This record gives sequence, C-alpha cells and structure tokens, in this order.
Amino acid sequence: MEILNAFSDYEAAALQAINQAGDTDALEKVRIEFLGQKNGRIRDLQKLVGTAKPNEKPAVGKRFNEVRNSVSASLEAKAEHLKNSARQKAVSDFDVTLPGERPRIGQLHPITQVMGEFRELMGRFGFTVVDGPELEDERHNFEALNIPEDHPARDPLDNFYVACASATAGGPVLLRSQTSTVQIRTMESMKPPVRIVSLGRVYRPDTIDATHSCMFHQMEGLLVDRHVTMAQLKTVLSQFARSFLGPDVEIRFRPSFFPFTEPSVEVDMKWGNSWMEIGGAGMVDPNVFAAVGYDPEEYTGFAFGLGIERFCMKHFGVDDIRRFYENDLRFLSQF
Ligand code: FA5
Repeated sequence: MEILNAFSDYEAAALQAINQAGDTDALEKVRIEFLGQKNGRIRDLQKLVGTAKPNEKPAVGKRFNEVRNSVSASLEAKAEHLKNSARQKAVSDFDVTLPGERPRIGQLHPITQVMGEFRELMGRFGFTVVDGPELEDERHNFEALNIPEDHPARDPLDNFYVACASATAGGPVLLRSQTSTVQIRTMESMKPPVRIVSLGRVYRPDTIDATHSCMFHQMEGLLVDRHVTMAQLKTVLSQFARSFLGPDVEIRFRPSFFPFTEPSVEVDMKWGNSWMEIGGAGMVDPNVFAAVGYDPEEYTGFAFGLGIERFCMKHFGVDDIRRFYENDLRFLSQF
C-alpha cells in the first residue's frame, strides 16, 4: 500500500537524521523537521491517514501511531545519549595531575598576636581580662582618674573629642586617650579584691614618628586588695617583661607623676645603647578609690599601663612603629 510505504520512508529518514545528529542543537532541528506541530513532516503523514480507504483506515491509523511513537522514542534516547557523553567529556577533560591552586591563608596581625600572648601571660599571673569602650566620657577618661578640669591632659587639642548625639545629651565624648578608663569602669562594677588587665586601642593626636602613632594599643593592669605594695608592682612588671621578652631584658623604674597614682613610676626597657619608655605605673591614688566608692583606708592597689607596640617592636626587632599600620603584606606576612 502506497500510504504505508510513505510511512516507512518517513520513519527511515527520521531515524537516519536522528542517528547523524552530533549535538543537541542538531537534534532539535531534526525534531522540528519530523515531528514539528506546525510544518513538520508528520503533518503530511496525518493528511495521508485522511486519504485512506475506509477498510484500510484501521491498519493505516495503527501504523501511523507506531511510526510517530518510534521516531519520538528514538529522539528521546538520542537526547539522553548526547547529555551523558557531554558529561563524560567534561570529566575526561579534567586533568587530575595538574597542580592545585593553593588557597591564600591569612594570619593574625603581629599586634593581635602579641595581645594574645599578653592575655595568656597575665592570666598565669592571676589577672582576669576585661574590656572597655573606646568611646568614653570625661568622667572615665579624666575626672574619676583625678585629672582636674584645668589639667593640660584635658586640652581639646590633645584629645580626639567626638561630635555625636550622646555628646550633647550626656556631656562631651572622646576617643579614650588611655586604657586607665577601664580601671574606673571595673571598680564601679565590682568590689575588691580586683585583679584585671584590659587590652585595647587608645587615641592621641601625637606627632607620628618611629615610636609614636596617633592610634596605638595599651595593656592596663589593676590590682586592688589589702596590703598591696610597690614591691609587688615591680615584681609583676619585671616578671612579665622577662617572660615576654626573655630573661636578659633590662627594665628600669624612674620616679614620675600621674594624677591617678601616688607614688608613680615610668618603666623603661633597654633599647640598644639607650632606653625606651614602655609604660607608666604606680600605687592607686586614694582620690581614685574615693571616686569609685572604695574605702582608701582599707584598700591599696597598684596600676600600670604599657604600650603594646613598643613591646611588639622589641620582640620582633621592628624599629619603626609605622610599619605595623601600613598594611604591607610583604611586611605582615613575616610574622
Ligand atoms: C599612660 O597612658 C597612663 N595611663 C599609664 C598608667 C596606667 C600610669 C596606670 C599609671 C597607672 P603614658 O601616656 O606614659 O601613660 O603612656 C603609656 C605608654 O604608652 C608609654 O610608655 C608608651 O609605651 C605608650 N605610648 C604613649 N604614647 C604613644 C604613642 N603615641 N604611640 C605609641 N605608644 C605610645
């Protein structure tokens, strides 16, 4: 029968085209050509079904369905095959012998490393670590520390005062110029005995040079109890410096003045042929105890504030503080 021959021709042509399609685009073209609903060759076959004689209709209809199903099944099988071989090709293109890309691993900034060691060392001396805010009011940065209004340390030109909403509401606000603020905050919130250290940033509009920055770090220490002595202060500071910098480090104490300690000392370490100041210290002034509600008759204490960068410079042999803040990875990656 002529109609059935046309069906077979269509089927053979379709299967051959499917077989030859090398990628999914080519296969899609084949699908449109043979099965497309608008102009596909399947439409011609449909028309042929309409021309069949009534007695031949059942056989023609059956064969039409067979042909259409077989072409569409072949298309699907080929699509699946193309998908799999694309995946396999991607896998076989992957060369497992190529060297990998090493991820770039960062490291802690030298100052951060040193602060971690300081916390650890002072922990072994029995000091607990506490934190305080960098934005402070005048009570904690000056008044409770026995620094009167007319003291030169309160000169607006020597401090970073900040214009903000809380400044107008609760008095002037500044970036703290020393971590001694945390002494006050700690004593306000707990009863003696106190044995704390606090490490963090402080800010001063100092002229920048090899040993001065306008933002730097301090470690504050405070010990309050009955019968605390200056000898204990000197022992703690000497032991601390030796533990961190090595047993040979030379430390000296010079008489000095701070409004919040009496007597007061400045601490220097040997730096080549000269000395470098590393901190201030002393016995807590009774006026400070009075400001936080401690009984100066009952309690004594010592306090110290050390410049962390200076220790860091000595420890790593860096002769200019500015290197720490230049964010030069060639420098920073050495630690
Ligand atoms: C103080 O800040 C006192 N609060 C220390 C103190 C605490 C005394 C408790 C008594 C009791 P001073 O201004 O000297 O003191 O600073 C302490 C240390 O910080 C200095 O010895 C120095 O090591 C470091 N330092 C000071 N200014 C700078 C700066 N601009 N850059 C880097 N380090 C600095």
